[in-house]
Parts: sequence; structure tokens; C-alpha cells
Amino acid sequence: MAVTIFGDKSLDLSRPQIMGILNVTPDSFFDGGSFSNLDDALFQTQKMLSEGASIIDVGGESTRPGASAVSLEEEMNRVIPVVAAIKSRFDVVVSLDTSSAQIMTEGAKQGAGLINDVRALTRDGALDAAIATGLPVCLMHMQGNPESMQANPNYSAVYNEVLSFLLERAKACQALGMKSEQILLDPGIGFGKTLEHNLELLNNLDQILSHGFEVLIGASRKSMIGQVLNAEVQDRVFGTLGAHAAAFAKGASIFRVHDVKPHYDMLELMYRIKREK
Ligand code: 8Y4
Repeated sequence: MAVTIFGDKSLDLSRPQIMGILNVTPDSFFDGGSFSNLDDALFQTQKMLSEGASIIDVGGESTRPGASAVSLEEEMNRVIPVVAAIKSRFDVVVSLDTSSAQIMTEGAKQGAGLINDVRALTRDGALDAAIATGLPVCLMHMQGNPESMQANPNYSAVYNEVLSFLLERAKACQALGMKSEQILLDPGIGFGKTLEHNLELLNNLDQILSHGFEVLIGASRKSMIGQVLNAEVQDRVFGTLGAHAAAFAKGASIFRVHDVKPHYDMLELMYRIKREK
């Protein structure tokens, strides 16, 4: 058993765990802190939990390609009430999808159990704030920034560059006292990467594992699925399952997904076959 402590809950990362995506950005279904939106977030949470998610990833900043920046105040108003509401009603790990030190600090006070930073704690104060929470972190690789990252993704060797960045960020966390079990690494599918880059990273995920960190993967409905299948975003569920099944076979333990039920069924079969019981 590889049990990792996520705030007030523990999860066994020797079996696959599903992180359900809860967007609280206006370009999804959300546009502020009104009651109906909070209600909607709780409804989505309840549904994802009943379908088999063990982590809910709450994000108030859109990091989709080309998205524009959100002010700290706006991010705070979107994210913190949702974290508090979920933790007061459900026994679940809440993940903070944020790069802001202040959101990490406030979110942890409201009971969040994981910091998921697509900027791998590179923003001012983020590393110290994350360390101070005592929570595990997911460090993700991105080339460039969301505004421009898909303009011209460029690597001399994508796999080596992503891995050395992630290991360097992990080292920075460990230098401040974080344990390796508290560090999850993520190659950042779609973040400044072409289709070929994404395919190569997924096919080499096992090499990240060989450094002793758990791996989180998030290919859900992303454009790499659309490019392979020539499918619009609503028609990418089965393709996503294929990408995530490959990631499981390479050793990934946490799957960041929109469609929880199909992932629960797929991962349960893959895991039971691997265990042979
Ligand atoms: C359709 C739906 C098309 C969603 C694109 C998207 C990751 C992540 C995101 C990831 C980790 C997204 C916050 C991008 N992706 N965190 N966050 N790993 N750890 N785009 O891959 O979902 S947001």
C-alpha cells in the first residue's frame, strides 16, 4: 500500500484514483459566487463522488490555450467559497487548481488536501506558501504561458526537457522539507506541446515513475484527442479513455477527468487485471 495523506484524508496510490474536474470559471458554467452557481458546483461534486471520484479539482483560472488572466480577487471569490462548501458537506479530497500563493494559503485553511499547480510553484511566494500548508503538491510542466503556449511549441528533446524541469522543481520542494511521497509529477498534456510531443510523453511516462514520484495525468477531452480522432470536444470521451488506459499501463496513479463514470469502470478493470484478484 502506498498511502498518501491529503490533508484530513488518505488515499492509496497503489490503486488508480480519479480526480474529477470542477471548473468555476465563467467560460464553463460558472460566473461568480451566487447561490445557484454554488449549488451547481455542489451538484457536480455529488455526481462525481457517486461515480467514483476521490478528489475534486477546483479551479477558478482558465488555463485553456489562449485564455486570459484572472485577477487574484476574482480567483479568490470563485474558488474559496466552493472549497469551503464542498468540505462542509462531503468527505472528499479537494484539490486547489491554482498558481497563487494566497489561494493556496486560504484554500488550505478551508480544508483543501492537495495543491495542483500548472506552473509548478514558480510564481512569487507559491513555493513557500505550498510548503507552509504541509499539503502534497502536483507539479506540472508547461512551456510558455496559457496566452501563447500553443503558438510554437519547441523542444530539442521533449521527454528530457520535461523530466529535467519536473525533477528540478521536485528538488526545490524537497530542499524545503517536502517528502517525495508528497510530490506528484505531471508532464502537462497540451501545455505548450504538439500532438507528437504529447504522444511521446505519454509513451514514456514510465520513465518519470522510475524517479520515485507518483504521476498524475490529465488528457481529458484535450485537443490531442481531437487531433487523433478528428472529434469535437463533446466526442472525445472514448479517446480520452484510451489515452488514460495507456497512462495507467505506464504507471500513472491519478487521472484528472471530466467523465468520471467511464473512467471508474475502465480503471477498475485495468486494476483488477493487474492485481489478478
Ligand atoms: C477540453 C477540456 C479541452 C479541457 C482542454 C481542456 C491539467 C491541469 C488543466 C493537467 C494538471 C484543460 C488544471 C486544461 N490541465 N492540472 N489543469 N494536469 N495537474 N483543458 O493536465 O483541462 S486545465
